[in-house]
Amino acid sequence: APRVFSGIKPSGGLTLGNYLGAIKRFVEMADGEFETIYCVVDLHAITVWQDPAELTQATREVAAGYIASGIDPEKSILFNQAAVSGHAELAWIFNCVARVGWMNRMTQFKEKAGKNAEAVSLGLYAYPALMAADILLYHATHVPVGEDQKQHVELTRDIAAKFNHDYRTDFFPLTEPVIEGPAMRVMNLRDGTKKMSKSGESDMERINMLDDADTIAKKFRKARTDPAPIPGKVKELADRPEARNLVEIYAALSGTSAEAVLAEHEGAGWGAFKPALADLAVARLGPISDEMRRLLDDPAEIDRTLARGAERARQVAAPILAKTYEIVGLVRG
Ligand code: AQP
Repeated sequence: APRVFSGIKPSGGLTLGNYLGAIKRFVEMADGEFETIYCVVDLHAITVWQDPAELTQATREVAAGYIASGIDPEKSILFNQAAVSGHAELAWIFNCVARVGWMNRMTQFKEKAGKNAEAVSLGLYAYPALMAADILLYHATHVPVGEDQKQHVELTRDIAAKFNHDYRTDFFPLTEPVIEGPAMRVMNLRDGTKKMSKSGESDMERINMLDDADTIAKKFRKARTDPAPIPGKVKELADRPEARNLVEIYAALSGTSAEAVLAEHEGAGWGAFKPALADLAVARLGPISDEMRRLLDDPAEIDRTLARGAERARQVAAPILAKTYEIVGLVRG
C-alpha cells in the first residue's frame, strides 16, 4: 500500500485550521488504501521557544486530538518524533544535501523570522530539512498537508532528487503533497489575510479544538466580516477574505462545497450565518473535544500509546536509515 506520513507540531493547542487542513484528512486516509504514519513533531516545535511543561502537555494534546478524531493507534502508527532518533540522524544528512539558497526561498521562514532573521534559531532555518527527513525516513510517498506546507513538501522532493543524483541512486521516492477540498488554508478570524495559527497573538483569532460551545459561538460572533450580504457565486468572494473564510469553513465542516453553501445562504446577512456556523462547529468539534478531555485525564496511557507507536516506527525506519548510511559511505561499526 502507498505510505502516508504527516505530522503536527505541539507548539500550542490544536486549532480548527489543524483539524480541517490536516487531521480530518489524516482520518480519511487512515480509513482508505494507505499505510499511515502520523507523528507529533515535537522537534519542530522547539525551533521556537517552548516552555518544557507546556511542550509535554501539548504533545499529549496533539496525540489525544488524533485519537479522538478517529485515528486508531492500532492501525495507524502514531508516535512522537523525539522518540525515534532516526529523524534527527537523517536530518543531519539532509542538512548536508540541501542548499542554503533553497532555505532562503522558504516563505514560512521569512514570515516567522520577520525582520528579526539574525536572531531566530538555526533550527527554524533548517526546519524544512528535518521535515524532509520525517517523510523520507519512512519512504512515504503521500503527505496530506494544509496549503501553507506545500512549499516544504516540494523541498522534500528537491532534497530526495539531489540525494539520488549525488549518490547515483534511486533510493528516495519523490513525495506528493495531498492538498484538496475547501478550507485547506483556514484564515485568522480577526484578519482574513493571515492564516489561523496555534501561536497567533490573540485567542479570539482562532477556534481551538478544546474550546467549549459558548466560546466557539462568541468567537464566530465577533469574527470580522464586511457589511455586504452573502453572495451567490464563489468568484464574488475573491476580494472578501473574511467572508470567503467563513463560507469555506462552513463548507468543510458540513462536507459540501463553497458553491453549495452560497446557494443555500445567498442574500442572508452575517447575523444569521454566524450562529449557524457556530452550531455546525460545535456539533462537529464537541464530541471530539469531549473525547480529548477524557483521554487527557490519563496522560500515562497516552504516553504508553505513543511509546508503542514509536517502537513500530523504529522498525520501519531502521533498514532505511541503515541503507542511507551505507550509500553515503559512513562507517557504523
Ligand atoms: N490555518 C490553517 N489552515 C489549514 N491547514 C493548517 N495547518 C495549520 N494551520 C492551518 C495544517 O496543520 C498541519 C500541522 O501544522 P503544524 O502544527 O505542524 O505547523 P503550522 O502550519 O506552522 O501550524 P500553526 O498552527 O500555524 O502553528 P504555529 O503557530 O506554532 O506555527 C499542517 O498540515 C498544516 O498545513
